[in-house]
Amino acid sequence: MPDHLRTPGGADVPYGQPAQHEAAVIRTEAREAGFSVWRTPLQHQRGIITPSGLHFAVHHNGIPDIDPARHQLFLNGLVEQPLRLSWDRLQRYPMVSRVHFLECAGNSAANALSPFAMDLPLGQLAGEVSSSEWTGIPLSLLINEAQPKPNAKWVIAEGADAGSHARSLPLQELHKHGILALFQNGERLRPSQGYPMRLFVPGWEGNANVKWLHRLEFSDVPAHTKDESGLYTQVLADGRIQRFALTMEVKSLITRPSGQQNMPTPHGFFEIEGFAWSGRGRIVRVDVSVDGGRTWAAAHLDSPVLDRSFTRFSLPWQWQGKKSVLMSRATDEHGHTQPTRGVWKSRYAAHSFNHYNAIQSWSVSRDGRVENTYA
Ligand SMILES: Nc1nc2c(c(=O)[nH]1)N[C@H]1C(S)=C(S)[C@@H](COP(=O)(O)O)O[C@H]1N2
Ligand SMILES: [Mo]
Repeated sequence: MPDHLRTPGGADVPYGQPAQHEAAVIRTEAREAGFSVWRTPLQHQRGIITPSGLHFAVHHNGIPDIDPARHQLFLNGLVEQPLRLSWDRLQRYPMVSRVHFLECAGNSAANALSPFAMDLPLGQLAGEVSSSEWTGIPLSLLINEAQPKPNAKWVIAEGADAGSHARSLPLQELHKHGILALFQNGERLRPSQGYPMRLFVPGWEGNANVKWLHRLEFSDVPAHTKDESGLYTQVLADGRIQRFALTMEVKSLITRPSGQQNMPTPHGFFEIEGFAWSGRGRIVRVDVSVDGGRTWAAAHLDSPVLDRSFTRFSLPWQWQGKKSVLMSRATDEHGHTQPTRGVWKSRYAAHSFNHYNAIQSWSVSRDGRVENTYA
């Protein structure tokens, strides 16, 4: 009999923490272009909700220390009724809860840019995507109350961090889908996710989901802020620039087995698992290949299959120790499906990396090591 069956256990703590044996399940930080990017260890995530402490994060100017009692949200510019909203006042509005993914436009940039497949764990390769239950106020309520003037077509959403992160967003779409998110997975937003409030628009690239939101300025024209030029536009193959392409495309990742993992011994049954999502709607199909794309089988989709959310897929596999290349290809309800890396590369300029949604391939060597590969 182990000791813990004989003697009473230890004390609990006021705010629960993961088991001490799970200390390796952590986000990894990288400094990209001078700001910090924290990636979700997707290879360890086994359900559709990312634990809040493991949510990926991109901070261009650090995390501001905001006192929620003093924070205010302004709606101004081309409106009949400018609004100034405190936390207390916001609590009086009806709220909705929605489970949605959030993905950085630059997720999987290494695979988009590197001429050879970098040997990295999944989280470090493509962990700028996470999924949460977001609770907050439908933006339509606040927009209606502010009464935009007829010539208001854009909303410039501004954060209260040091760089005043700001994005110009089309008013009509914001009115239809936007949420002022105040809660994440049942508790107040984490500081890393924009405490005390953020803009959340399901399916839109991470950058548009302005954290520490403090102002929505209504305008007839976009502001062309620093955050929507340069880093967050896509350069097409012919050199033209795709601006305000906000929706994240259909994508999937096999999480088990994935980069730098080893297949269990002895050979035999293994359940391939992963996540699929689309910024346009529900996932209807995920095809999985174990032979580098020569043949495909339809994976099982685990419920719930939600709109613009992680959907879990799985496929049973008998691995007999042969060299294999695993791939997953998701299709959404609008018939959008994932391109091969070659097709994706042909659409964009060589240095373009945003909105990368090509099929991810993992090679499995005879000795069972799993590695990122371009197939
Ligand atoms: N105010 C503010 N909002 C911001 C950012 C920021 O640096 N400041 N980063 C953006 C980027 S690039 C992304 S990908 C998402 C990431 O959201 P998360 O950190 O909650 O995952 O927030 C966006 N909103
Ligand atoms: Mo981002």
